[in-house]
Amino acid sequence: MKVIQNYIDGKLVGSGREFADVNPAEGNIIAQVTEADSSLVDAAVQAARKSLRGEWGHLGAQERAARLYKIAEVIEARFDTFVAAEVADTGKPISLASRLDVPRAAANFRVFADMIKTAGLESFQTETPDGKSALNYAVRKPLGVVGIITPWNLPLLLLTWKVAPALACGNAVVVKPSEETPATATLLAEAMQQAGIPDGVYNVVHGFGPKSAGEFLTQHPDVNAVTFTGESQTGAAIMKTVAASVKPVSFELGGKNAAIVFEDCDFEAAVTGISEAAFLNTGQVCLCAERVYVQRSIFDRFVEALKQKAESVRLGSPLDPATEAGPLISAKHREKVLSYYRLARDEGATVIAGGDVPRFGNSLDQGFYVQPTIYTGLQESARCVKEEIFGPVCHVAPFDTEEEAVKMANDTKYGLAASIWTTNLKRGHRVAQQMNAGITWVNCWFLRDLRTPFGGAGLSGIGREGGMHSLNFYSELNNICIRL
Ligand code: NAD
Ligand code: 6OD
Repeated sequence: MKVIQNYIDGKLVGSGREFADVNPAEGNIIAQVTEADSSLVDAAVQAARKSLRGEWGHLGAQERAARLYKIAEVIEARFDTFVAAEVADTGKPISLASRLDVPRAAANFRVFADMIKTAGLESFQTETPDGKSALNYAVRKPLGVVGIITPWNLPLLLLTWKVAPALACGNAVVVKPSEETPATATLLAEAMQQAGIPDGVYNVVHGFGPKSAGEFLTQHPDVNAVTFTGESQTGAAIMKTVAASVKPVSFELGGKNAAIVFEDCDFEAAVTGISEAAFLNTGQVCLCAERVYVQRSIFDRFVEALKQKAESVRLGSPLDPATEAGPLISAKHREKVLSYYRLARDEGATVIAGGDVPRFGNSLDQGFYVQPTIYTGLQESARCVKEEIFGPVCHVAPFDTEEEAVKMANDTKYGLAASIWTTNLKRGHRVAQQMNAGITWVNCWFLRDLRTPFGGAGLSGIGREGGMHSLNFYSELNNICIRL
């Protein structure tokens, strides 16, 4: 059986405790993972700290950028290995991992390498009371050791989204990937070695959250900052832990995202777009639209067209290039999603599509599949309309006026993403600017430019990453004031 190990100070490190890595498509164990106890987490943090005093701590931005480009090249050279590892861990279709997850991992390194090479800082000529002046300018320094904790839905994409800017800024990192998807974080360690990243700069500790590697990392006194992507409740728990040592945090958390479809939309494009927004990655993208508001004049036609889309999503083996949707991540997560499918019925929903578990008549029946599901008819106050489900499911509700649609879309404690579907340019701008969401797409969804601010309001997060926002989070900016 394959063993996935921790990676500390340039070496693979085992431990006395292991847990199983399960393939969600067939429910079988594909590897054992070594769980880091508090002493291994401490060793990883100390290795990271030590690396900052060595070669890495003395490299300039140009040289760090050169190594980041090299990491991107190694990921591309080992593309199939990364895809296979991600597919085995997550059960996502090979087509999706090949077009989204692995290319984005390489792009994350390239974008932040580009940015750190050209990033400028502000300076001010300051008038002083004696009629003379002073010059203020800022310098960028690394924060030190950054703790990075990531979820299972886009494991490599979301890990590298944080590792790349942290390294670009000269930090050393200790990453704790999700216990559900440990493989690509350890694989990335090999890429780091091949790219000439010194030992100790990138460390991986495996394990769970509370009383395990996740908590040991966030409470470690020598970790200078924590960046986390995951559930809002977990963010709250981490915030309590880090409060004691007053560390900077960046949190990218859950969502209950709305899509608004106006009667003047490009109908086919909107149906295709909403189908993607609801069902991509089996609905396990924080940006997915679980609430769809459709103008009443096109409501019935839209629901019928979306039903056709949901019923034509090709579920199957992740390894089949024709498969469009794989399983959910785990038996536990499937039970959560199915509990919402039951709740929706109890809350009075009309089931338009899906609502159940598919049957394959082969080994995939041991996997954690659910059908893409559409509901209508729920009250806006229903739990299924309020709570993040994180599965391939959306509720579609009608609206009459733009004001009503905006009000319904914003009636949430989350504030991550929204999408608006209209051919009226003025309306697109007007409505987008009223959305309480970190990102609003007009006539598209999950179209990313990595230089833009990314993050959420309310329960969806704290801070922004992306472009200069990432560079500023992962840096300590020191201002220098010189009397002239
Ligand atoms: P999760 O919060 O359960 O786990 C995320 C990570 O946190 C895992 O590595 C886990 O081991 C660790 N963890 C759990 N408890 C911890 C603790 N007390 N201390 C330290 N670490 C702890 O999230 P998940 O189920 O893996 O991912 C799904 C969630 O992530 C959804 O809510 C989704 O919306 C959210 N998400 C948000 C974004 C975003 O960019 N906003 C992106 C992807 C996923
Ligand atoms: O595209 C990104 O940069 C990003 N952080 C996506 C998050 C997706 C959530 O599942």
